[in-house]
Amino acid sequence: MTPYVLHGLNPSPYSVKMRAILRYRRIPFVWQATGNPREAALAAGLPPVIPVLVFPDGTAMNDSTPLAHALERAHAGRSIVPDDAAHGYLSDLLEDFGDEWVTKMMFHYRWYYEADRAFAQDWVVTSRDPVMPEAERRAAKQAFNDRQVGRMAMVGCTEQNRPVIEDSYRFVLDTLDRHVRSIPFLFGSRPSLADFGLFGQLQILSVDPTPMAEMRARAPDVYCWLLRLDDASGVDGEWLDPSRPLPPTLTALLAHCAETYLPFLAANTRALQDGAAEVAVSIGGRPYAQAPFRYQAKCHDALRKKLAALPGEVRRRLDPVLEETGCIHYLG
Ligand SMILES: N[C@@H](CCC(=O)N[C@@H](CS)C(=O)NCC(=O)O)C(=O)O
Repeated sequence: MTPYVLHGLNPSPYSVKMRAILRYRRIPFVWQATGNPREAALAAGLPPVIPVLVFPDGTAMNDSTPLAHALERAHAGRSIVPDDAAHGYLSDLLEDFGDEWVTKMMFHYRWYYEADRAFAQDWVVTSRDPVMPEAERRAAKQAFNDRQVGRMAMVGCTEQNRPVIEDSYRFVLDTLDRHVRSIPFLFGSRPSLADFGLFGQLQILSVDPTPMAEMRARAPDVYCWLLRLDDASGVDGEWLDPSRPLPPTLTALLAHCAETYLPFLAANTRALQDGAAEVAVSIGGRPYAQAPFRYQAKCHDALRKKLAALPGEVRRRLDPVLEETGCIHYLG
């Protein structure tokens, strides 16, 4: 059988997220991680973002969330969508929190502190081409640094937002650390889409020097969870029992989502509807501001539509959780 080909890079959070999903699901693939993987997207007429997954029939796709769902349709067994639809929705919500909010932490730490910026330049440039003439390598590092630092404000990584982003990183570390000390993954002893969404960003944060030091000191079990999840092809577990209350660490993560990511998401949607130049919102009593982001309005819309489409029996079990954690205000 022709294997899948995953075009990505080791320093790319969404690339390592997809790689971990393919490994856990035991779907044979080739990890194509040198050169410029963006060319695979352009060649297929896709938006120039990585990773790109080429299916055995030659079809190429990018965007990790629809990709994960396409793999669910294509392959039975070892699903990463919890069997219970209420847990499935919460897994989608936490995956989105990882992809769209924790990514701000990833981008902030990578490009804010000197040591991280220096390391990221080497890591990205050598991932593309490990052996380069010195002058070319220096120029490539500088060009990549300037491009990414130039994008920081666009994704909300500003001095004003720094306390919100760094505090949120610490909260996620502390809460997830407590969680994985009693339950191996977010929704049981097998990983869900939520685990992989958080994994993508936190795996990068576990390598870049400043957030790595913080993670190892503060949340060693999160660091070990990341190592386990990177290749979980040997894990055979069970979902949490949906008739039991959710673990308090999971409700704490959802409540944090309702205090940080979701108010931002709702304000972003409003700003785009109003044609405003800025999203301005108070998060944990602190001001947070950035330019509106169209892709995240799509994420918000998708979460709201998914919730609205759930049958009454599922809503009766799910709504109390969304109410208790405060998420419902932004999703109804
Ligand atoms: N929503 C996409 C995001 C993918 C993404 O943003 N990838 C980054 C690299 S990790 C990228 O290609 N950015 C465009 C660029 O750097 O030009 C996904 O889940 O795959």
